[in-house]
Amino acid sequence: MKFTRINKLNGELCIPGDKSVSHRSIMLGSLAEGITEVHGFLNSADCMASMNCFRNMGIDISYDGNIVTINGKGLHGLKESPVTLDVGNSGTTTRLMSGILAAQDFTSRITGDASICKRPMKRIMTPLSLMGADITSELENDCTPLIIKGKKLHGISYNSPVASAQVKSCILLAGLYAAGETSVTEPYISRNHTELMFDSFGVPVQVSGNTVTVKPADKLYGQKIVVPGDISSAAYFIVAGLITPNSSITIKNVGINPTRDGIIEVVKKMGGNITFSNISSDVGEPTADITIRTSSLKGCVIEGEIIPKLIDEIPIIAVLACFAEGTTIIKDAAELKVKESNRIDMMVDNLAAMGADITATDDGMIINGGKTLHGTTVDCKLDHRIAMSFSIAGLNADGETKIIGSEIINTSYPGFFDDLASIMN
Ligand code: SPQ
Repeated sequence: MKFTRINKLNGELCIPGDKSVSHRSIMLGSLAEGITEVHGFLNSADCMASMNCFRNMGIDISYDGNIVTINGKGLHGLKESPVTLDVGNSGTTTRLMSGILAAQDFTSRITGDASICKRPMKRIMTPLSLMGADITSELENDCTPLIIKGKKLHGISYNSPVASAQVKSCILLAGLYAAGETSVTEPYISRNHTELMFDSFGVPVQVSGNTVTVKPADKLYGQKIVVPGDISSAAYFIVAGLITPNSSITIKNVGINPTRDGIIEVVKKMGGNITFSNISSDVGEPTADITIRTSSLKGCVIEGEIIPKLIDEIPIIAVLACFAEGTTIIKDAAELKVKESNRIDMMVDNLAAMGADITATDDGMIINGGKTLHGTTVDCKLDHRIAMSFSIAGLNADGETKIIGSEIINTSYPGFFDDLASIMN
């Protein structure tokens, strides 16, 4: 894909469903008894990987392109997959599903693409092993392929060294099957979609400060789930609207769960013109329509407990910071190094190649905004967020920006380029 400078973005768009919520709907729907209907499911490669894994374990799941219908078989209804479970590019599928598989009465093998095979799995192997699980890395490098031999588990109280919803959710899912109570304490609160969805499926969850506790479940009840639009996908348009001259964009039905809304706080802190309408929490998670207009921005410091609330938005926030006056400092975000790519290096190296004044640090980056960007070639290395971030940068840079491997956007937002084109006229 190639991008050149534009001088206006205008219009309205509806962002596809939230990726995190979509994955969880497949998993809990499969473990529930009876029918779960999912409205607004994200039809992306990552979420389809979750769907196909559970189909391979004997769950009847139909999808008409609009509604996903899951015929749940209960907590003990999964069957051994006749094939290796292929998670593609999806860390969420790998880590959450491992928590479930650890407690089954069969053996599973999980693998995925070149990016997933480099991502650290020790973070789930350690707590699952403490619960009695038998989980090994086939190549003994703490990455996928993983071999999980189902075992009887027992509850633990786990102090997670990282604020990670995937680690937390993996342990809580295993906790559904474990003898006794299971609790996870995080350094900062990460996204809470698993806890919210447990609650709607009838599993009591206790939250106290940064600690979440579950007891073994008897039964999950099939549900109707309404998936909100994904704020992580909306983030590209939020930033595009702020930095592109003469722009006004309304993004409809965006999920604004307080454990995910860090980008909104940052945009406000930077002086961005962002307004909300149609705020709703009628069904499922809270949503709003968000309107963004071209703004004069100033740099800010982003650190501490806000980081898990915007971890996936940091690549596009780095682009935003290049268009702000003054310095933006991003700290406490070392987790970026173990995403689909090393997102600190990818953002710093490629934005520097575009002429930005940006420096990598051990746990983030420092950006002195206000330099004019010029086009370059970016190899996005199987990272959808890098592809989308540099598309927006390219629309606000001199010359041509070429993105190699841009089809990786299919993992989270297959319609991204079409949606972008729809507001360029
Ligand atoms: O699923 P995957 O590949 O890990 O996707 C990413 C993303 O950018 O879309 C991370 F690279 O999102 C994670 C997110 O970073 C999705 C997620 C979840 O659904 O629980 C939690 C976050 O990861 P973590 O490691 O902080 O728990």
